[in-house]
Parts: sequence; C-alpha cells; structure tokens
Amino acid sequence: MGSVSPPQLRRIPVDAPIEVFIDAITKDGGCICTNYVSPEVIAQANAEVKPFLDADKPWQGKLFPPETRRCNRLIWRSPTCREKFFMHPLYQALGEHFLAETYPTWYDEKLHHYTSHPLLSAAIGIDVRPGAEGQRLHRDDKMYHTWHTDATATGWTAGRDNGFGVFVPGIKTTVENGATRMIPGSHLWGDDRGASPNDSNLVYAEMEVGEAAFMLASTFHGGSTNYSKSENRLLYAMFMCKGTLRQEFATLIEYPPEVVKGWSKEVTARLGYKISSPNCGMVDMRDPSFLLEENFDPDAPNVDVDLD
Ligand SMILES: O=C(O)CCC(=O)C(=O)O
Ligand SMILES: [Fe+2]
Repeated sequence: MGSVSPPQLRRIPVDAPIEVFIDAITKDGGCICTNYVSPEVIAQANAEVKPFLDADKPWQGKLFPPETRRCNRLIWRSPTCREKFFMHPLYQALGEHFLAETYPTWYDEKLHHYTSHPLLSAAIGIDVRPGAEGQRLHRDDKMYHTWHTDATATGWTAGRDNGFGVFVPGIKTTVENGATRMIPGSHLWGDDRGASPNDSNLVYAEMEVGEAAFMLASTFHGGSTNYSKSENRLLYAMFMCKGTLRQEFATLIEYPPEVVKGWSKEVTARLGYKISSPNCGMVDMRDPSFLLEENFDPDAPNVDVDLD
C-alpha cells in the first residue's frame, strides 16, 4: 500500500504543468510558486505602493494591529500589481479552474448551459511593521458565509470554494518578520472545528522575493507577528471569488453616490451602501455609507469592520 503524505505547502516552479499546481492546491489548499515574477518586477510594485503606505493618514495605525499599514485600491494604484501579479496567466488559469462554474437551466424543454467566470474580490497591500501582533487564524471566505462540510476523508470537490487568492511578498518573508502562517489540509475541515496556532501541520509560508503563494479561501491562515527590528513585511494579497457572488443588477453602478445621496439609509443599505457582516462590500476598508455623507472625510479611521 502506498503511503499518504501529510498535508504540506509544496514549492512548484512557475513553468511546471498546471496540473501539478491543481493537484497540490486540491490536496493541500495552497502551494508556493517559485519564480512567479522577477525581483525587478517586485521592486517596481514596491515603488508604486510605498508612497501610499508611508503617507501619514490618520486611519493608518487605527486598525488592528496598529503597526500595520495598508494600501487599498491596489489594482488602481499599482499597475504592476494589476498586470503582473493579478493578471499573471497562471493565477488567472488556476482561478478559472477553481472558481468558474457551468450551470444548466431549462427554457421550456430545452436545456441551456451558462458559465460564470471569477471576479476580483479583494486586493490590498499589507505592510506588517516591526512589533505588529499576528492575526488569529481564519478563513478568507467568511464574508460569503461559506459553509464547509468535513471532506478530510473524501477530498476536495469542484465548486466547494468561493474564493482563490495569490499572495506576493514585497520582501523576503521569514518566521521572524511575519510570514503568513497556513494550515495545509484545513480547506477540507468542516465547520465543527476551529484552528489552533499550535496545530502540528501549521507552516510559515516563507518566500523569496519573486515567489508567490496560492491559497483557497477556505484554508485557515493568518498574518504573523513581526518580531524583527527593522523589516517591514509587505505582502500583496489578491483574491478572486465566484462570478455569481454579486447582484443581478449592478446597483452601485446603476445608482452611484451622487444620485442616491439624500435617499433614506434603508434604501441605500439595500442598494449596497452598507457592509454585509462580516466585512463584505467595503470601500477603503470602511462601510461604504461614508460616501453618502456631506463633506465626508476620505481618510477617516474605520471603526465599523473587524479586520483581523
Ligand atoms: O498579512 C498576512 O500575512 C495575511 C493577511 C490576511 O490573511 C488577511 O488580512 O485576511
Ligand atoms: Fe486572511
């Protein structure tokens, strides 16, 4: 009888056949891709994003943990993150594999099939500075109220996950400077259990500059404490979700802020100018209702969402 290897975070070269990545992510919930991009491309992204992290905005430092700085609207602010990290052909192909869905429905007696493709769900630069405390281990699909049945005995099945992410570090990440912790195999756990920071399968996704980690949104993980004296652990995090996870009519575009300002809170909440708890539908990590306030402060700290 062949031995079954324990869950792990495999390191796979970017030019390996896509099936190798699919196999690792299906079994372990994630993997590391070596040579995802060149170090020069990382330097370019860092230069684009640094001004936003360094700008002394009052809300930087108000969120948990206070030493961590964030760059919101990453896809806009960094063309390199957009074109080289997010639109990387491998990440896009894997996103299609794990998230695209084809669905049958009848019109009279004729069966039709429709395919929905993934959407960008989140993109942010997270700069965990020295002294920042680690996050609690969590699943990044909680905002979609995703249910998980225990599949540890049966394995991953198509459609199970609502999200799929890529983490690209801006510097070499280490246990000391706060590399993301992950629990390979935890994407198969049911909702009857949480994750212990002492889990024997927990690993730190230590990465060289130019590497990237792929992760299903159901995999337990968390940012870690930065024990270093002077290293800012910058990470670019991008997630796609299933294309069906949106409204039928794109109400935030059909009814933009300048049109609905002055409408009742009850109506605008139904249009989407209010987060769905936890943390779904944010703008700059804030409840989007601030966009409807007279003379709103674009830099006000957010107290509405749980960011851990
Ligand atoms: O900073 C990290 O390493 C991970 C961040 C994360 O998981 C999150 O903010 O949801
Ligand atoms: Fe997370």
